Amino acid sequence: MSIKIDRIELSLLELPYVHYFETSFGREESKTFILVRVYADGLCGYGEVVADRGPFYSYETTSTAWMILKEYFVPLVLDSSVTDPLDFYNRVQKYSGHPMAKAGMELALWDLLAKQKNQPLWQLYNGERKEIPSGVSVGIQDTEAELLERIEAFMQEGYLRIKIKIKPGWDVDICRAIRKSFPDILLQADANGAYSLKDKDLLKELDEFDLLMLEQPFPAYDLWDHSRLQLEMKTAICLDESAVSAETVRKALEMGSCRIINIKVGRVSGIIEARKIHDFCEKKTIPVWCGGMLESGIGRAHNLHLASLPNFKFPNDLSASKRYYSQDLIEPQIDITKDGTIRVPEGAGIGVFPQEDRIKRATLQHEKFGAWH
Ligand code: OSB
Ligand code: MG
Repeated sequence: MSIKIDRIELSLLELPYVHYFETSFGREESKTFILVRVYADGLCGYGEVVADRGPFYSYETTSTAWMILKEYFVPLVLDSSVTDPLDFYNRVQKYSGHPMAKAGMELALWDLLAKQKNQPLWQLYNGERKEIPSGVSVGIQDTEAELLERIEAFMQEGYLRIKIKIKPGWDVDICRAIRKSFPDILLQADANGAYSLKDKDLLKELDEFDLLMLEQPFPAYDLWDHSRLQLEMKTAICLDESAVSAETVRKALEMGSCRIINIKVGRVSGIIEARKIHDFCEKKTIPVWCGGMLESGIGRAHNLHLASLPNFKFPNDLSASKRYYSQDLIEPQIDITKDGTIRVPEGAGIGVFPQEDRIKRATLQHEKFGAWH
């Protein structure tokens, strides 16, 4: 199947969160991200670049991603008639880094390809699950009481597991307080790299709380120290920021740096690399689950299709639209079922409908490339 893409549009969007989101690297009141639209045959493919305003979760930002897309990936797709996502993946290997920019373009190409084939993305990916177990990621709050209240409310809404964000000073005591109120819930903690091996004894205290996993205690580059910690901890370590490619995941598993992998399409440069990680982990009987970057419904729909693959074995950071935004960019809004799952959309491509009027209202900046008349 060949696609001739004649037009591309990049838009920088800002959407306010319904509630601030705070991690070990800071608090945000809104999400800024780049929407990539690729056009061919009267169809439009949508991709989301998950890079944030500032270089905290990763070095990429909305500005670096915009620049890299405009200078390199947009011309690549328009001028050298890149035909499909695999072709794009192969051709962008020569560019170092900038995985979120790569992923945003690759996702748009996948959506377009699936729309041309009139199939939902999960079918192109050989997905199997029709419903995706839904968890919720709860940021650091001003007080412990507020955190407990939020957890209570999310459990009422039916989420299957709670993930909390931890940082030095907001960790062991917080987990103890949660366990006192909620002894049996599925609970995990995410440090976003806020600790070092010097904190080993403190981190080992987390073992008493029966956490499903401890996500990314150390910085991204530090596979080795994760392996030292995992040797001494009962709790499974899950890598997020460190797990940047299938090759890196292989090394992490050989070293014993973790027992679980979080897959985020933006962090790993796209769906093709994400599926390589998924397949490799499946072979090694290492479970994976789908992380999130507080995406709009467009990015979250993409994630739902990916999470339909069989080795996604834990509840995912894929929550209802209203957990993030008062009005999502898509229709229908994403919601959770009474079983705490989200149904994978059945329509062609991402299978949800981006609302152009809402996109326009949220747009801070946009630029068109190719044959617009
Ligand atoms: O580490 O998983 C993370 C959001 C922004 C940056 C990093 C992370 C997160 C989340 C959000 O935990 C999960 C979601 O999208 O629901
Ligand atoms: Mg994480």
